[in-house]
Amino acid sequence: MEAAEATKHGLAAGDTVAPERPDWTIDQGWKNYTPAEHAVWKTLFERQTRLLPGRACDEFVEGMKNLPIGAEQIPDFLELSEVLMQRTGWQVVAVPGLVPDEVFFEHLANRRFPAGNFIRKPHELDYLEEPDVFHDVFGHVPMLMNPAIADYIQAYGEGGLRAKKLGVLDKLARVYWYTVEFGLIQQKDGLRIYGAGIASSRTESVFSLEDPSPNRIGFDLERVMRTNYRIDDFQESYFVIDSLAQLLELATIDFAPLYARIAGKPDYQPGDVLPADRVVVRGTGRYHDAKRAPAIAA
Ligand code: HBI
Ligand code: FE
Repeated sequence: MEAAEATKHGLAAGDTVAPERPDWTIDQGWKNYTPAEHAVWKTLFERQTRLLPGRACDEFVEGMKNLPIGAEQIPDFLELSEVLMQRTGWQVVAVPGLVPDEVFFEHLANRRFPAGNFIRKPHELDYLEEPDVFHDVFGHVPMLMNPAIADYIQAYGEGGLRAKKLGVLDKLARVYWYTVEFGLIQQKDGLRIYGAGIASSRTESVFSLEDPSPNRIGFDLERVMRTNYRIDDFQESYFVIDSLAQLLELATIDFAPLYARIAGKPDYQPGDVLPADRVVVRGTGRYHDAKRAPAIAA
C-alpha cells in the first residue's frame, strides 16, 4: 500500500495496520461487541431518533423504517445487507476504519458500502474523526435504501477511480462532501437533512437547519467543485438540492470537461456567497466569525 494520505475525514488511512484482505474488509465480529458498546449505540440512536422527525428528509425516515436497525443493539451487517440487497442491490461490509481512496471507490463502484465495525467511546459521543459504525450505519445506510442515492453513490465510486487517475480527486471529493455527507434537500414542508454527516450528528442536525449562522445555497455542480470544506467543525455553507433525482442526473454527466474548465480557477472559501448563487438562506456567519476572532482575555 502506498503512503497514507489525508482523507476527507481528516485522518490518514491505513498508516498503522496492514490489511489481511486486499479489499480491507474484515468480519464485523458482531458477537464481540460488549454490553457497554451496545449501550453507546443505544444512547446515540435514541437521541438522533428524537431529533430527526421533521428534520431528516422523507426518504431517510422511510429507509430507516424498513431496515433492521433499532435502539437495543448495534446492527448486524449481514442482516442489513439482506434487506438492502433486495431493495437496491447494496451490501454493507465491515472495515477497520478509513481505507485508502481506491479501495473505498472500488467498494462503492460495486455497491458495497464499507462501514467501520467499531463504535466510539462514551467520552467521544459528539465528536469523532474517523467514521464509526454509528456514522456509517445510522447515517448512510437508510439513504442507500433509496434507488436514486443507491445509483448516485455507485457512480461516485466509478467517478472516484477516474478522478484519482486524472489527479482531480479533491474536486470530486467536494461533491461527495456537500451531498452525501452534508447535503440538505428542499421538501414541500421545508429544508431537510439527507447528508449522513449531519444525520448522525446531534449538534449538526440542529445547527444545519436552525442556526442563523450558516449559508444554505442552491446546489450547483461547478460551484461546489470549487468550494473548500471544513473537516474540523460545522460547515459554513450547506448546499441544497430540490430532489434526489437531481443527484441521479449528476451521475450521468461527464465530469472530464468540467475538471478541465475549472482547472487553474481559484477555489472558493467555505463561507463565501457569490453573486451567481441561488441563496436559500443567507447566514450571519456569526458562529465561525466568533471562533476566528482573537480570544479576548476574560
Ligand atoms: N474510508 N471507511 C472509509 N469511509 C470513507 O468515507 C472514506 C474512506 N476512505 C476514503 C474516503 N472516504 C474519502 O477520502 C473519499 O471519498 C475521497
Ligand atoms: Fe460518511
